[in-house]
Amino acid sequence: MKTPKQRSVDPATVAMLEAAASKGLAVAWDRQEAMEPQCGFGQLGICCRNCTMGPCRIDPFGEGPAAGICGADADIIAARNLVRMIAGGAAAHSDHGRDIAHTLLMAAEDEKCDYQVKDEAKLRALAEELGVKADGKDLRQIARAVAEIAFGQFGQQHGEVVFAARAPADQQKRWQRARVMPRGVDREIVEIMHRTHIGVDNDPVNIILQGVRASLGDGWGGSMIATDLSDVLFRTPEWVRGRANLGVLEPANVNIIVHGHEPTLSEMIVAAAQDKEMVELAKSQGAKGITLSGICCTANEILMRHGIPVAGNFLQQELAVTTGVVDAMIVDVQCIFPALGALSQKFHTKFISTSPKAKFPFAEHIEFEESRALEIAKRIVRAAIENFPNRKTEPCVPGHSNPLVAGFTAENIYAMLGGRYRPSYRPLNDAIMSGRLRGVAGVVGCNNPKHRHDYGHTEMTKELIRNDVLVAVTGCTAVADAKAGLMCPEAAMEYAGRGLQEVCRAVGAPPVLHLGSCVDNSRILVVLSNMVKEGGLGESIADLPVAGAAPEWMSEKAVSIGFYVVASGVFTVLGEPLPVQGAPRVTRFVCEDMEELFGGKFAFEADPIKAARLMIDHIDAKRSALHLPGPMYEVPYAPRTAVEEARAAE
Ligand code: SF4
Ligand code: MSK
Repeated sequence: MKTPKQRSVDPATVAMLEAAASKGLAVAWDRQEAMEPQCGFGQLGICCRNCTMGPCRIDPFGEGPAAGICGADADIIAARNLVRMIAGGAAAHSDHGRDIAHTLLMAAEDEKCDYQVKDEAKLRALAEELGVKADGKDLRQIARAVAEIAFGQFGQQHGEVVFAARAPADQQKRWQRARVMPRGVDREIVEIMHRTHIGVDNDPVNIILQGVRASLGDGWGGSMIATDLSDVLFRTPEWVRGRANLGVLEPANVNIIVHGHEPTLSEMIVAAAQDKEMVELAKSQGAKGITLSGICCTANEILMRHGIPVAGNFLQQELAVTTGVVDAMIVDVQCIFPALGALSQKFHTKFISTSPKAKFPFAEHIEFEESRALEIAKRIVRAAIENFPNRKTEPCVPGHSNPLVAGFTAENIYAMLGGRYRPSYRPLNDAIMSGRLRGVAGVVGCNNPKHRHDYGHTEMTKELIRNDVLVAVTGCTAVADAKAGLMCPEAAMEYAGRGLQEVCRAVGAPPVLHLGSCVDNSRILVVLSNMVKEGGLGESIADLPVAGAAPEWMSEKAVSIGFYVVASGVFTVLGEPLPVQGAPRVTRFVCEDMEELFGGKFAFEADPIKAARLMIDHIDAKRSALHLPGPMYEVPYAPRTAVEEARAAE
């Protein structure tokens, strides 16, 4: 059994793992270890249960069956399994986008709706982009027209998803040539399920290309709609200060955690928790006040727009309950452990589910309806407050949290680098062209108990910024880096190379930019498109000196993200391999052949330092192809320090 320090590099997590063990509580790491050895067929992607002639499995050593009962070989089986993962991930993101479009439509139709347009400028810009004529229309009519176009994207049967036009023309041509331009968001997901039914598509490459198409419908469709319409409804983020880690929980206060993804719920919980009547009620129950915090991407949504503290990332959800001070854990959809129900019962925590799409064992279900949003949010907050006197264990809150600056978007990067008087991407492109910045990397994704918690995210990020690569982060990577102190401006002085330091010092920015939640990876696509548009760095995203990574990913959403990022032209390193390694043709396609079609490809590397160096080498190769000078202040890859070696060996 691994020690807490082998399980995580985050001190709060280590402390809480020790506390959980002393209480005899099993958490995700324990369940993962109990699952060992995990199924090799599953890991290699070569088991199939798509029909009841099976389940079938292929012998990777060539001694047993080489095909399933229907004759599907390892490549067909692995390709089908892989694209079904994409379907799951794209569906999750896109259903989130659909819900936001629905909320915007409600806001447009009802002036008494608790949701209203908060970012008129973004709405007007979107309307113009979508060809909505504003003349003579009031704001509500414009919002309605935009919401209807967004809604239409999900069920569209022909044509192209509208935001694909944001991509550089060269990238769009690549999609058209490969016949993967997404027609409608839902259509591509349905087609995956059709093609992977027994006896339909049995060409592994053709199968994967449909996965690419659905993933592009996610990144440039469903997720992009989620991001843009959330900005319209709840305001486009601006730079904001915050704190991250379990130490934000305040034992003397009512502690409410929101966990999941969709900002429709969490925005209303923010409003309800700040309501004077609720604060007074909390005091009447003996608390000093109310502390609201978040876990997973809900945390990122309310951090980006309100500076609400972050309690933790994916693997910390059970540890938050284990502190004994969480009066309510309120959840909606995605990345929520069913284990939370039974665990909450061991404490006093109310585990409250809110979405008709996501019910959990031992949860109290208070269904959230957008038409009565604030009323229901107040009911939920009241339930949390009234639970405060029921605490039954001594508080056990680790004293760790770090300050951070978040709130970066494709829009405010114009002003960040160019200043108010010269808002443009020119300074960013110039910094890259001169070699002061070597390039840009996107590091994103989850935690996975197979990997040492937060180690992959933080070590990779440090290696990249040390080599003057500006890092953009979302999702649980963002939380990991924030907890490690990498997201405050001072971090540039401590961790960044000289070129990145100069850029950060000039604008007061951290070396690691928080761009939001998982759906906000769409912001990274827009940033990359804007860099191409600005000029001087090639004709397509594939030409840019950029790279991507997901060091600790685990979810189907991460597979969809990985595919749309690679198909958008970005070399991407995964810390956990895609489950295709029992299928040589599929492995070759995703790790080699995709590059010729799209300009991007995958690599698998579990060691975050080696992975970062693969990314830096790729960035340097792109610099040479653009005839750019080498890095202004090259840092030779240093051998690992004794401390780094010891950490890697643990
Ligand atoms: Fe086996 Fe083919 Fe059925 Fe899959 S689809 S379970 S490989 S018979
Ligand atoms: S929450 S998808 S664990 S990043 Fe978006 Fe974190 Fe991965 Fe969920």
